[in-house]
Amino acid sequence: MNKAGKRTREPLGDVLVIIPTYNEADNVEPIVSRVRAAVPEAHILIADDNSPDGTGKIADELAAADEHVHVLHRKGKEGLGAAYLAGFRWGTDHGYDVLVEMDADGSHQPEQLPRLLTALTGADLVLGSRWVPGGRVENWPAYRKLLSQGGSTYSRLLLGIPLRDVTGGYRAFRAATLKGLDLDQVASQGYCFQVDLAYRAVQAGFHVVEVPITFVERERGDSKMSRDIVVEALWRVTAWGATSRFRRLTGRRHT
Ligand SMILES: Nc1nc2c(ncn2[C@@H]2O[C@H](COP(=O)(O)OP(=O)(O)OP(=O)(O)O)[C@@H](O)[C@H]2O)c(=O)[nH]1
Ligand SMILES: [Mg+2]
Repeated sequence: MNKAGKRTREPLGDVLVIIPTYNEADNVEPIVSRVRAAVPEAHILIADDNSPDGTGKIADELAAADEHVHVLHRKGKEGLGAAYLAGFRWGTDHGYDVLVEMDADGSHQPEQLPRLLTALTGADLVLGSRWVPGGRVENWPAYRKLLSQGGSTYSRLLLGIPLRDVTGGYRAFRAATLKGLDLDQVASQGYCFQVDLAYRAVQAGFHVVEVPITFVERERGDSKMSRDIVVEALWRVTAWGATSRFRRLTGRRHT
């Protein structure tokens, strides 16, 4: 039993890989076939925000041809966090035991998913990590490395969480872990969504493990990274850090 009273090392059960998409028409078929080849027993949910480039229609065709593939059509672009929350809800409502986060653009290599799932047999949450020994990034300019490592270091120090890669989005959750994170209260988007979930998991006492991954920069399609996403992460993490320090000083417990 861990601190949250949740039992770890239970068999994994049914796996759902959630892939959020916005204008990923060139990437959706390749990523789905790579996941199918890498972990044939897993199911896939494409959570598409009504992409103008027709990604949702391609996803429908993939789903029609393969009963392991499902599509969640959302009405419009609401950000990565909202798409994942809807995907988690769909997955837990349909009885999946493990929910995986994976980008559509190939940055998160499906061939490394077995590594995450193996680690999850002894954990509540597994983070694919670029910044632990053995982890790395291919084809990133120096400023992106600096931004990512700097963001993780800042979050680690300010929030006091012992994790090296808190903004990464290649993760495997047990359904029981997600149910313990009070997801209705999550408002963050972008990178901050990932920090938020990791912080909640550590605070709730879940056993969080990092495994090294090789992150590959996207080759096709446009990035949705923006300055707003970075700014959101910076202000929210700073506010959480300040709140937690204030609570510690005044002797109040975390809520
Ligand atoms: N459904 C949905 N998916 C999104 C949204 N924004 C981003 N995504 C998807 O989330 C994943 C990550 O977005 P990226 O654009 O690759 O962000 P990034 O990895 O920080 O940026 P790059 O390094 O430039 O690729 C991709 O699969 C996107 O299609 C959104 O608003 N809605
Ligand atoms: Mg990307």
